[in-house]
Amino acid sequence: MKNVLVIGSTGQIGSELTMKLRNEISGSMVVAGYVKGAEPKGILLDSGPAEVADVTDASRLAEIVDKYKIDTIYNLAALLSAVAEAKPLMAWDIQMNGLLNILEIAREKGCAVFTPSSIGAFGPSTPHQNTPQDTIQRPKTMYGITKVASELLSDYYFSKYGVDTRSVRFPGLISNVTLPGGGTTDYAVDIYYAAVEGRDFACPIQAGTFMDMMYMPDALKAAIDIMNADPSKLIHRNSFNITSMSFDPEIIKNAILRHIPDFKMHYEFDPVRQAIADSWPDNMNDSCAREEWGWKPDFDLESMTVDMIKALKNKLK
Ligand code: VAH
Repeated sequence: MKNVLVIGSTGQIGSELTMKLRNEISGSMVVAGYVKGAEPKGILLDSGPAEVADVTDASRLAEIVDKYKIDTIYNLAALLSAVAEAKPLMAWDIQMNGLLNILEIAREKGCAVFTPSSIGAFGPSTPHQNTPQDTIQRPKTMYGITKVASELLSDYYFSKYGVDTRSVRFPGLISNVTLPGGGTTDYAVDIYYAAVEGRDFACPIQAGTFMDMMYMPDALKAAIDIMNADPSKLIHRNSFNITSMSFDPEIIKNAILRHIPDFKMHYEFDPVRQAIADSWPDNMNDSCAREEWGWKPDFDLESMTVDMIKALKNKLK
């Protein structure tokens, strides 16, 4: 990877991935792609080039790829699960028409492409325990449908045209930098903010609802490591199960109580998010990612909780 375009560079993953790439790839060009209304600010704006990069504008994307001689595209443009249920046609346009634009450009110009998938690519008929790498994928959300279709389309461009497409199925991502934008797993971020700010947290997901989760530093490591992996070792490409931990609201609440003993939480059920969460795996099997490109998380629930509380106390003081 030398010259990289991060589409969606001001989102939950993109804002941190862009900075990590700029710090890690010496002498490179990491272009922060964004859409109007979500402009980069501060260090993200000051530390490298930024361009309006709307995935539905293919000619503009092609101009950017030519201008910066882009060899790798991180396609992070997406509406998250709950928002996509409210705006299904927009989600399809961004996630599918946008991806097709990117894959066509990658085919013509020889770029590698990373497009994240998600636990949302699974559905009610998927085995929920130790969810296999290759299994039934019949999601009932527009978000999940676009993720399965993205996996299939990305594999198609690899097998038919040799485009170097790679992907991971992210669990719920927990970050202390950029807030998530309307996902089903957002509660696992919001709970830390409430605990550090001393607020009684209203949890929208029921006790006993387990989902795979991951601390953002591990997600960024995975997004970079997979693109640097030896292609001859990859049996799979789009998309690898990866996970770090699986918990329900009671487990994360108790992890926080060990550090903030007066933290309080009650339940305020959100039927939309609960229905989505119920259709997703409890825990995935990520042995293929571990075997094919050395995936291994650094953070578990306890170490993530310590780091989140420390970072948020500093950020919110
Ligand atoms: C969501 N955080 O909840 C995203 C993610 C695995 C979940 O796709 O929609």
